[in-house]
Amino acid sequence: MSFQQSDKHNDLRSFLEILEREGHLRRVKNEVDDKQEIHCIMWELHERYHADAPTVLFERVKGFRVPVVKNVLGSFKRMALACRMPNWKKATKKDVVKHLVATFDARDKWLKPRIVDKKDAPCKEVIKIGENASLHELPILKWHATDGGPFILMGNAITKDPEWGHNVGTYRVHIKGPRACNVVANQMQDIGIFLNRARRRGEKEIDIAIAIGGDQALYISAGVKNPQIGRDNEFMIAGALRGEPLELVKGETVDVLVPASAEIIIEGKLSTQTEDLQDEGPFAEWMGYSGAVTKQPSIRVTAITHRKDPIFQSCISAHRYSETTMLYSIPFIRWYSQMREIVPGFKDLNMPEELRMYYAVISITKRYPGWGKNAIYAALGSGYGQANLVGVIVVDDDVDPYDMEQVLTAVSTRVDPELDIVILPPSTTHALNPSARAILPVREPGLAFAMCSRIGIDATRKMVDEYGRSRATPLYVERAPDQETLKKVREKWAQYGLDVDLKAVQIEQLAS
Ligand SMILES: Cc1cc2nc3c(=O)[nH]c(=O)nc-3n(C[C@H](O)[C@H](O)[C@H](O)COP(=O)(O)O)c2cc1C
Ligand SMILES: [Mn+2]
Repeated sequence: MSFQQSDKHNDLRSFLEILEREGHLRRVKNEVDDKQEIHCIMWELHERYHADAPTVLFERVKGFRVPVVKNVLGSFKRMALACRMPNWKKATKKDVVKHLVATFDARDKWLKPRIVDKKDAPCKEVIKIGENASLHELPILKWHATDGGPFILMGNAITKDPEWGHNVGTYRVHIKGPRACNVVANQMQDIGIFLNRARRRGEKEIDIAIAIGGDQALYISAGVKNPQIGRDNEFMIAGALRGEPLELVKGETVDVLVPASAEIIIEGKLSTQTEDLQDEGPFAEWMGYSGAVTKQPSIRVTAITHRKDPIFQSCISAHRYSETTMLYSIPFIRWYSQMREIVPGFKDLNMPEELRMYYAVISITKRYPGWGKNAIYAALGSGYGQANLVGVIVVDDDVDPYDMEQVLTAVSTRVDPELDIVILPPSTTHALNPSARAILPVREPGLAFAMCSRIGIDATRKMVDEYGRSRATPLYVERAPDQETLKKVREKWAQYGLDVDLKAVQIEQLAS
């Protein structure tokens, strides 16, 4: 199956057109207030429709001329559309992860971006330089009641390193004034590494551009850890997902290339100086807690360019089905590839949204005793796992790591805790981890760590003698019906007259 012509998109508005046609988009035409109304509407949609909440275009936001769109990518189907997957209407998280793993593997298909003229770049329809530019003209709001101020959330921050080329990352931006903001530039992230390299070269600031809207594939590649820092990789992977090069155009006041099809571009200078660090946060984080305030580098805005009638793309956070939580359950692709290489018998890996990305579930085809523990050590000792996880659950290949019910059944029926649980002493994790016992003192700007111990749960079926057992885990019979008979029963199903109309049953219950 190839990607349908009618599903082609190359910017936010063509993406929204497809969503509207396919019933994924709702418009709110009434004026909504600029405080908490948008958040509460989105919250209620997630409560009612969970991961199937629609994209919502708020056409009129009090005090602003620019409409706001939320939850564009907060569904695995819409992420699949952003990735141009032909089966996007039925795609699951597992399909999206597989597609991204394959895209990362096929480096020969990554495409160099193409530079276009300013006249062919819709993001340059309106250009406001210096004092003419104001962040206050954009509907950048305080999205959650507990936030420390207004934030840009769906902004792709583009920076450049003289040796390593462009990097694009989705990092949130805290608004401080009409031309003042700061960005989360942790030293573990590529932007933080670029910033520190510039500081060491003696540079006082680096050029930055924040792109809002535009080709949705760039949000996917900018939100996922790429195999290498910088090197235009996020642009190239977005090109690979698109199947054609991403179009870029020169900045007006900054020496970075920006996506031509974006709705809005904010250009500025990111300070490398310690005295320019400012409070960032708190913010309602993806895991459902309000995060700490940290010191982050500030940006002096030098220009804003946008379309004539821009749409402001944003998201909400903290709800278990919110867009940030859904998007954040994908970015482990690079780690997935690392685990695939080093875990014996590796079958699959998921970061379940329910566990808010502090636990991974790995399935293995276990052929030798002890492989469950090997997987635990590998997961907690490398890459994303050692940096972020609190725990890992290892299951056999008859358990789908994307199905938490199956995972929990394995945990409750295949674990003798004394033998099958590994506790590792505390090591550093990221500062936002709510379980962490201590936050380490910040010695350098952008560096914030916490201490937390780790748990590994070996929920694989155990062999006789494994860890001194005198018997193996008994045979699991849930999926044991005789396959031949089951097939026949399915064919004859209508004849049994066993289908129940659940709606009718409920109505009867109500009546009685
Ligand atoms: C909506 C959204 C918001 C995000 N906000 C942040 C953030 O504020 N700070 C951060 O370090 N990472 C944030 N991330 C995760 C980064 O985008 C992700 O780690 C990405 O790999 C960073 O790019 P880099 O690898 O080039 O540094 C966010 C991701 C999404 C999808
Ligand atoms: Mn990067």
